[in-house]
Amino acid sequence: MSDLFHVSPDVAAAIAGGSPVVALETTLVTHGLPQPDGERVAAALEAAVRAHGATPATIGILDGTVRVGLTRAELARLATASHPVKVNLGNFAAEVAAGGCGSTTVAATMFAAWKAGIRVFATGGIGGVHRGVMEMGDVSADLTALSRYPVAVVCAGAKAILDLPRTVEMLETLGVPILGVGTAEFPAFYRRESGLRVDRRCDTIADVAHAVRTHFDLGFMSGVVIANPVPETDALPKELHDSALGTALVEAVEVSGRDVTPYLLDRMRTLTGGASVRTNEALLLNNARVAADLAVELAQSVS
Ligand code: PSU
Ligand code: MN
Repeated sequence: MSDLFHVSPDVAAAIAGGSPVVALETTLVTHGLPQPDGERVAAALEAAVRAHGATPATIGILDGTVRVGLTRAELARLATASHPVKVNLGNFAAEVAAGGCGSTTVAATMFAAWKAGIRVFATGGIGGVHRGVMEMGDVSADLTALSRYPVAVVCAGAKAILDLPRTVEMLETLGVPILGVGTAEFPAFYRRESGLRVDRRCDTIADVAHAVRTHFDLGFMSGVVIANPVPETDALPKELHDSALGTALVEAVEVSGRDVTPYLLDRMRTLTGGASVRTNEALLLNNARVAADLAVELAQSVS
């Protein structure tokens, strides 16, 4: 890899040795969760990945270098930076060229993970097609990255702040399989149900690993969505979720572009009295554990 990338020694050793590695993103740290929750949760995700037998590789951009495997101090720098840039595919090279610092979205993290040779990635929820897409044309670059980089992304589906039916349709158009972990329904991030189908329900991690491996073995170059619903006990109650979401969406006409997702997440936090952040943290940890189990299973089935 070029010296634009810096892979930490432990992550490099794990990749070289064929040991399980799980990529983690940093936009949820800088833009998705309030401080100091972001930094604390990022550390907890790394611990969860380790506890399940894999090496975490938290990804971000520092001083114009793509860091695959941020140290605790580097993570703290990013988390406490005054205006960290939210980096997706379009502004990635410009940010590196400028020698800047930025947190990586699902899209940018998938790209960096793929470059480093990491095949499994855990996040909260993927971006997708925004509501009102006909007026604004706002479709997350996460979908572009999913169509382009062969990485399995463990997520709790996509947030209901998005247009979920159009998001699922777009994944199909782009040729990105959706595997449901113990569910036939595409999860809606804060809640388990959306009324939308997944491509295949998998009831064991071995099942998920087999489907992921087959996708890659067939030669597909796209990613795979591993849709892992939030545990029932951590989901937002329906009434609270729906009323907060209704208000947040009305207010969101105020913002556009890269600000939309962070704005909606923050309004959900306030409107639910902080409950959405607890749900977010719970589903992130749940995804980190499943991603580690998947990485372990994939590493074993290679040899
Ligand atoms: N989902 C969350 N929290 C987040 C994000 C998604 O629960 O912070 C972040 C992810 O990094 C995702 C990005 O890639 O938001 C999507 O932003 P946009 O819709 O602007 O592409
Ligand atoms: Mn967008």
